[in-house]
Amino acid sequence: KTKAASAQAKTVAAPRRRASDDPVESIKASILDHLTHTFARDTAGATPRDWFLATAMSARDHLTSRLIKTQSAHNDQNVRRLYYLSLEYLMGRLLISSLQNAGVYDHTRQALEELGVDWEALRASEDDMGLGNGGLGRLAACFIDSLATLDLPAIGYGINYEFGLFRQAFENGHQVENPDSWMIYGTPWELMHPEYQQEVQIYGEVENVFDDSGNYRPQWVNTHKLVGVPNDIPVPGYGTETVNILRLWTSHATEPLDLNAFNEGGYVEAVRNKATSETISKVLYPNDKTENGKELRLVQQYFFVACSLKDIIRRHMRVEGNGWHNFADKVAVQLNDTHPAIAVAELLRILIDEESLDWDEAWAIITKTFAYTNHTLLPEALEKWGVPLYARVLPRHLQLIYEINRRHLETVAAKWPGDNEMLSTCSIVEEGGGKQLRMAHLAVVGSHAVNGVAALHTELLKKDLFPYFDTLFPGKFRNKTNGITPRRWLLDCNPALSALITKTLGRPDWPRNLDLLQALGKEADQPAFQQEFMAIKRVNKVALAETIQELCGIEVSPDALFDVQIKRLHEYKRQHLNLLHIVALYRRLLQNPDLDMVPRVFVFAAKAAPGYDLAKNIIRAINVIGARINHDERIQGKLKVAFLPNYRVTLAEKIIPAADLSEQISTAGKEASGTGNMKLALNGALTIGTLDGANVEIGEEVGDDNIFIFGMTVEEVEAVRNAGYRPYDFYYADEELRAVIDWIGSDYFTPGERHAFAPLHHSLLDGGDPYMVLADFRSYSDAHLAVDAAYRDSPRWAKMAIMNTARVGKFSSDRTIREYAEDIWNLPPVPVK
Ligand code: AZC
Repeated sequence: KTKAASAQAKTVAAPRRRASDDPVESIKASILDHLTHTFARDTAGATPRDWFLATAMSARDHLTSRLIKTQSAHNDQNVRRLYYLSLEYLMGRLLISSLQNAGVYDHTRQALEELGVDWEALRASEDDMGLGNGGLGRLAACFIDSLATLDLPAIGYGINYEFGLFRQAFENGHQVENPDSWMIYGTPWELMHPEYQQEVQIYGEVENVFDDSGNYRPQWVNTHKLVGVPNDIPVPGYGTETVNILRLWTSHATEPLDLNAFNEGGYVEAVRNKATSETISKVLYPNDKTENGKELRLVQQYFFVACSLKDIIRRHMRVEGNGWHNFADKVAVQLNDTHPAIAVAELLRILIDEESLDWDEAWAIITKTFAYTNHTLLPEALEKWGVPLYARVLPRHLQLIYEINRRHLETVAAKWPGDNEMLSTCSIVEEGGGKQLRMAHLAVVGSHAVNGVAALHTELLKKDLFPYFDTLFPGKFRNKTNGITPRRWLLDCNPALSALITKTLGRPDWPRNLDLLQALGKEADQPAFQQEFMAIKRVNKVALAETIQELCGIEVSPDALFDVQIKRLHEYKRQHLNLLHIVALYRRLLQNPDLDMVPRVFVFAAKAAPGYDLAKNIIRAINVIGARINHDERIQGKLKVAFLPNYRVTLAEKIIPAADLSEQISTAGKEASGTGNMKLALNGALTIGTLDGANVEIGEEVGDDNIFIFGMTVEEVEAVRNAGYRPYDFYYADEELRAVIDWIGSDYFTPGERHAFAPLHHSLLDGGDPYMVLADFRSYSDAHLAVDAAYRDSPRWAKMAIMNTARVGKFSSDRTIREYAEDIWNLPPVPVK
């Protein structure tokens, strides 16, 4: 008989909570109290989800008092604050990180155990908060964790999407998408604050009217009104009292029901306006690099920016009265990519149209307030908006952007007199083929600092993307290499390794000071430590093997090398290069079944944008070819391919601690930074990668001996492209490569279904192989031979793995945020007592 069953016999309704000196007892009481009084359940009938909710509420109780304390400390001292504007926050589950950061994780685990509650079932019933696509959204989530941990006064602003990134399933190898109704039954973490709702306007037109003082001025009229209601998520720091907030806006109509329309036209008419308004925060757009031209996307951007700016101004004026003179002293706004770049024009509109500041005054405030982060060089990701669309949705902003541009081009003309080409290159408005607004140019012009996300990326940003802007605004461009929070990405997701680290270092504070891991380097040669380290890796691999069995029905051996590529599916990330190598290995094994190779399990997880056909074709190819390989007894289980469905934060937390090898194989110059590379290295996976993004800096930290670098450099890619890249040259020169490509192009893997992988096949050859997969294939294959040799030498591999964990302290997002705070935001910490 379980403890829960016996508890249930006694406990029908918990008494109201009593204070207890014993922390475990008081948490137990708190959980039971919420179970009974918040959710009206008794212990007998409670489902795992009820237990999750009660535990989450109990965790929240620890956070809310700290949240109130933090906010009043910030308000009382009227501190300078950072406002992070991001259309995406890829948070994942919040239970463990909330408990850890509240400092009650162990006690809560014990309390639940004593209550006889199944912890795994409990935590599995929390849906991921998947309000982001990939790296950009996950970075925002790591950043708000670090901001709170470093006691920095900060508020994150975004949209409370009712549907996050789609849920992915596979049917016959094809990706199918289902809606992610993560909050359909509510979420315990959000606190709704109707008292801080904001009304904003959109659409309409601009009229010129005489104002009270007889001046002729433009006025934005006949607008459509919207209401944004904030939902706050507490963001606790680790090992500190600070609890910041993430404020996510939900869109509402000003009038929920139009009774006149109801009387005349019926129900549908009566709620039409409500439905349209609520559509704005309905769903996250599922592309991670493109979202151009869609009206609803523009409306989303403006809606959350306008609500957030009003909220920021409200907070400032509450203390300062009419305090524009020191607004920029108290307010720093970071634009996460160009998605919130309309903020530049919106603040200008407020200052000029509503507050009657003159242009120069207004512009000075703006450029002191904003800073902008660029996350990619891919041209298709650079946001552009058609002028006609803008004229319809944001007519007044369009006028203001034109005026910003006119003044900006004066500066350009002064710098390069008579150079018309320079004017059109630098312009915010792109002419020809339908006028478009270049949001990146607006963001650069309107900000005092612009940063890239890894050293190489920032160099390319200055050189290729904004060459003239770097000359025009010397010193504006700087680098802030990305980081990851070591709380979620080591402490929470890899408890066994964390315990070993704490024991070895003799101190538990490394999650706040990741450079302490350096000291593990001293143990890297010690056989006993190597064994402990690798034993933990093996346990994590056994757990992942079970997940693979469960999700894919594939049996894999934990003794094989786990070779992992987990990230969005995109051509530039080159999952197809990985696939070509797998097929080459398969072919080698068929030619020589006794081939002496380390058995490998290739683990993939990736979502493709629903409209990205080639990416979906690559998913299908990996699934279908993988299935064939998995079932081929001739190769004696030496190769397995597992494509885990529905990649998300929670799945990453399972895969990363179990990885031996981390695939970071983008075409050089294309991956701005990468952050999965950091998470995997921190958990003792070795990187096989190109000299791209943050791989370069990871290599510098771990040393050449502890990483497998292959492929062309940025300069070589450029040289080959300039010389006229011809994939067929590589195809004909390399017999194995040719055979592999032909094989994929045949119907061998899809009997009866010809041309199944024609899109992939075409892109590699006649399509011109835009990401130079063929050019890097041989070097990649050779690097894998080096991996194989290293893995056979277990002590050597163990040492390399330990060195990775020991030497990647630089990639803590605490370091990144400290750099932003000092160099861009000028933001001092505010400890909360
Ligand atoms: C990503 C980059 O592709 C990735 O390299 C980087 O690590 C991450 O941002 C965080 O900086 N970019 C995006 O997800 N999206 C866009 C629009 O760039």
